[in-house]
Amino acid sequence: NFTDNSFWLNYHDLATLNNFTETMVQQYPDLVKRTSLGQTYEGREVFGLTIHGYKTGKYAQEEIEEDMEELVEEVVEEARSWWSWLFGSSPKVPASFKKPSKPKKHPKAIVIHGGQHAREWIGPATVTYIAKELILGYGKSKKITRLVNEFEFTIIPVLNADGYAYTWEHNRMWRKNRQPTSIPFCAGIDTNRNWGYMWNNGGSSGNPCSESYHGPRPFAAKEPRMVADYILEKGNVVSYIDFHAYSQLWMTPFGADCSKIPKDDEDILEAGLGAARALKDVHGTRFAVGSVCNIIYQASGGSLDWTYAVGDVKYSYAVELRDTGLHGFLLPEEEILPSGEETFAGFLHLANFIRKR
Ligand code: ING
Ligand code: ZN
Repeated sequence: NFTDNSFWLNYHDLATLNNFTETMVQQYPDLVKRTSLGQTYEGREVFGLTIHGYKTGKYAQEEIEEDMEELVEEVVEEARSWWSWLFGSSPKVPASFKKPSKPKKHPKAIVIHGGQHAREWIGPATVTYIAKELILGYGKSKKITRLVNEFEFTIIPVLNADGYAYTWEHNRMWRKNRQPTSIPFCAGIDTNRNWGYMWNNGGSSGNPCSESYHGPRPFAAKEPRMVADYILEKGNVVSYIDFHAYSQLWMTPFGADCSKIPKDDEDILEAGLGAARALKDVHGTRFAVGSVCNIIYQASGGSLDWTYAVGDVKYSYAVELRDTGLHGFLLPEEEILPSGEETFAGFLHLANFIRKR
């Protein structure tokens, strides 16, 4: 039972987060599915929740009627113009004429995840909150219902499952994944330097002992590969957000090159600025908006560069959650719920922005 928000008063280990996704599927089988994107080096499953409804729940009838009205108008308009061309006067159309709407077979998809970096615990905590809000808001909030009917959301709480487990069991400040490198006592690739677009183009390291080791080749790490494959296979992903901590930034492509500007920059920035504003309206938390390279530092092989340039995901972002450095990665548990609430508001704004485009 996740209705009372008590789940977001603490951080949770991987088993508990996996239990959360499993429970959501059991409780809302028509709305929620759980998929495994693949296995990590150490053999852990990486789970994603997909959330999508089609015109079920409280607002279903209203939406079906709106759809029908649109459709009927189109058909009637067509018929009208033919009639007047044939007979030179306007026809009478029976008011009862209606055509049922068909389910959309391929809803546009939105993919988000936390936990690419192991120690950034607020990421998984925040994205599970977002999943919960979408699921419990369905059929209760008109805005959420619309979005869940329109989009298929995929929410992956913990991408770097091995690293996350390692932060719980061995070293709280671990960042990378846990696969071996060429140096026996230095494990782990920085998965967010290992994506296959402009890999090893600066802002990453070739030293396996470095925190930002880019790996021996692009996609040498399984975690970025499985998300990339998931996005390519779907082929209809319109937005991607990679949640990190910390610094309070809503970041756009690119990380690899500060002078490279996405061709959709205006739209991406407009949506990002709107998200940051909606986020701030909840608890007053300020997020700055700008490209990774310009607003934080140059970093190549990052996720959003690949999703934008290769994955064809127009609204690709990386978000640095709370705080600005007071607690850093050790963000107090009292901040989980506020982070979830404000980030959800930003996320809703973004999804709505895309819906209206
Ligand atoms: N920050 C991100 C990092 O990987 C980032 C910033 C995001 C770089 C997206 C490149 C692409 O360094 C943290 N805190 O991990
Ligand atoms: Zn990170």
